[in-house]
Amino acid sequence: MKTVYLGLGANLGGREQALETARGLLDREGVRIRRGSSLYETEPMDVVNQPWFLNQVVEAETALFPLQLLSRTRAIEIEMGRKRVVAKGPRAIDIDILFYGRFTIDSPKLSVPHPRFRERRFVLAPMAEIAPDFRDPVSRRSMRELLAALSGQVVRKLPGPA
Ligand code: PH2
Ligand code: MG
Ligand code: MG
Repeated sequence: MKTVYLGLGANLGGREQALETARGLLDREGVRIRRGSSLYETEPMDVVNQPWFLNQVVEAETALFPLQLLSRTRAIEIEMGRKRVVAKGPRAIDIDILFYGRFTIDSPKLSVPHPRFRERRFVLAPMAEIAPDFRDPVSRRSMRELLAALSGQVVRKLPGPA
C-alpha cells in the first residue's frame, strides 16, 4: 500500500456535495481515505474569471499503481459529469494526484508531485493542515515551509469537519 495525497476541487453546481461524492467514489475504486482536510473556499487561479472553488486535500492508502490511480480518478471525473471545455476553467469536479508516496514521476501522462502545487495556496493550505511535516520529494521542503514562503491568493478555511 502506498500513501497518496489527492487534491479535490469543484466550482460548479453543488460543490460540497461534489467533493463528498468524489470521496465516496474514490473509496469504491480502492482508494481508502484516511484523513481529509477542512474545506477551503478559494480564489480561482490561472483562469481568474470563473467562480470560486471549494478545495480539499485527502490522504489515502491504495494498492493502485500511479497510472492505474490516474485512470480511476479520470473515470470518476467523467462519471461525475465533467466536461473539458476550457483548460483550467470551471469544473464540477477535479481530482489531482499531488503526491504518490515519496516517488517522483515524469511521464507524458502524469507528473508527480503535481508540477504547480508549490505556487498554489489552495493546495498548500490544506496540505499543511493535515501533513505539515511532509516533505516535497523534489525541493525537500516541508508543506509548512512551502506555505510560509507563498504570498497571494485568498483562501478561506470553512468551519467544521469536511
Ligand atoms: N484548479 C485549476 C485552476 N485554478 N483555482 C482554485 N482556486 N482551485 C482549483 O482547484 C483550481 C484553480 C486547475 O485544475
Ligand atoms: Mg487541477
Ligand atoms: Mg486535474
